[in-house]
Amino acid sequence: MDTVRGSCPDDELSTTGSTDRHKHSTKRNLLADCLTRATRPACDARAHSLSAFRAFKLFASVPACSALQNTRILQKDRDLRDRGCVTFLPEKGVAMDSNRVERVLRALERFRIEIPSWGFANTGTRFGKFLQPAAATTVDEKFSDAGLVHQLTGVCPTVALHVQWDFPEGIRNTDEIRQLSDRYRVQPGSINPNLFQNQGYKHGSFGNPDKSVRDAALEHVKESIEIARKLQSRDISMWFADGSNYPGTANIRHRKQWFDENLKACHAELSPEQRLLIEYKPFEPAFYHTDIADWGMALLLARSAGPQAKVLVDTGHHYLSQNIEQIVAWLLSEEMLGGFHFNDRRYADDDLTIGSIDPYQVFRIFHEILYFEWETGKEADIAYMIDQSHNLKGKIEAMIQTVTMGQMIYSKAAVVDYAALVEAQENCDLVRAESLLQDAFATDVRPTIQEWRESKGLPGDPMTAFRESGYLERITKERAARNARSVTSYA
Ligand code: RM4
Ligand code: MN
Ligand code: MN
Repeated sequence: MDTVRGSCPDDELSTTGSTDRHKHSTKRNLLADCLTRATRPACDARAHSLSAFRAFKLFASVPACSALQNTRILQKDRDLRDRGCVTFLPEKGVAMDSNRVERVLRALERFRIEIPSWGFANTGTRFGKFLQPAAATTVDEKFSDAGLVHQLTGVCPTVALHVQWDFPEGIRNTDEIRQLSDRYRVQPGSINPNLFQNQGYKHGSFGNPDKSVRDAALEHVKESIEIARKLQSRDISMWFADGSNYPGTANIRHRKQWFDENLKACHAELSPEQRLLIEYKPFEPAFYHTDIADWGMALLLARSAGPQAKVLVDTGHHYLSQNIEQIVAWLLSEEMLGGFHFNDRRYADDDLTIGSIDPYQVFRIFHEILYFEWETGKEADIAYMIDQSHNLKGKIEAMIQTVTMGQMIYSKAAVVDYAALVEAQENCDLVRAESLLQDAFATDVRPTIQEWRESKGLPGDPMTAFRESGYLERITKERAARNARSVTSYA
């Protein structure tokens, strides 16, 4: 029952509300306190909008309904609601009730998301870079920025590392990385081998027709696995730029075979707790064919490589209008979904802030995961990672915005009423089923998130805390000169 609890006068009239309240008063604990406080802003907002509505009625020249008309309208509303047809009735609203607050709090306890070291560095488009005076140019600075984002949000305990960019001397850099991790209190996360930047990879890495290049690429991955082992990083995350630009120029079947062989060899190097995540991408930098173009190809290669290989879904790596949540649902049911690279896009692999273009897309993905967990009782073992780099927004602000947006959308997905959804789906009650998702998506979870943060000693609003911290001013001074010397040119 979606009765808004708290200090609303209407609540005093609700028998269900007082029964629930009684239940809570018998179980007085920190959580209950938190729940009560968390619902208050929603109530206040509602009380406020009710009085505004009454004031409007006094001044509006709209003819008032007769009492009888009013009763009929209200009865009709109730009938519709009882049949489950409408979820947006004013008295129901999309405010939080104790059940929703509990679900959000549980979701917040679980939700963690990894941030990428490269998200703090100067990156750009293929036309050039706009340098930021505060961008990180050393691994130390990347860790410092990542540590700050974790300190402010509390949900980014790990940072994804790119071997070529963050380990210029390969495995010899692991001690330094461990020290930085201790110093900035953020752990090394997924290890990303780099198989696309060296000149040797002009015609591919694992798919290169030259065996010596394929072998060199394999050696790099083996070293990356060793780095991961030393740093106790679980996931080795593989993205390949391999492909071709013109029809007829590559033997697609041979390349598939070479990929298969090398991925098996990588898998053989893993420790039992490690995983190999295989990312797919249908375009860019290759424009005719990409060797691992979609989730089906990644799935086949992962299956063939071994049981510790899983598929990684980068949300930007799909054709427009592709149903990503269906891919997620299929991979979940095959127990082959290993992780995500989250980002948003309008046209291609735009690496925009999560949810900036289509937050409902992200919601639908989280919903499929949480629905799977609820239905099966299994915990989906998925690494949530951000793969974004911002060339216009401030790096740290963009990361805070990303993380808090991801957290908010995940919390919204957690309030879907699954039992009602099962029933609606079984009865083919389409409007009801769809409304359950829309209703959850429209729920304002922000007051609960703020309460949760404060209960953890985190700032209620991480962005404001960052802006007031003075950190940006300090690093701008420290880093500006070095950034000004960076290369920006495209050609
Ligand atoms: C690719 C892909 C990879 C990322 C590189 C830098 O588009 O998303 O995950 O490591 O970019
Ligand atoms: Mn990616
Ligand atoms: Mn990408």
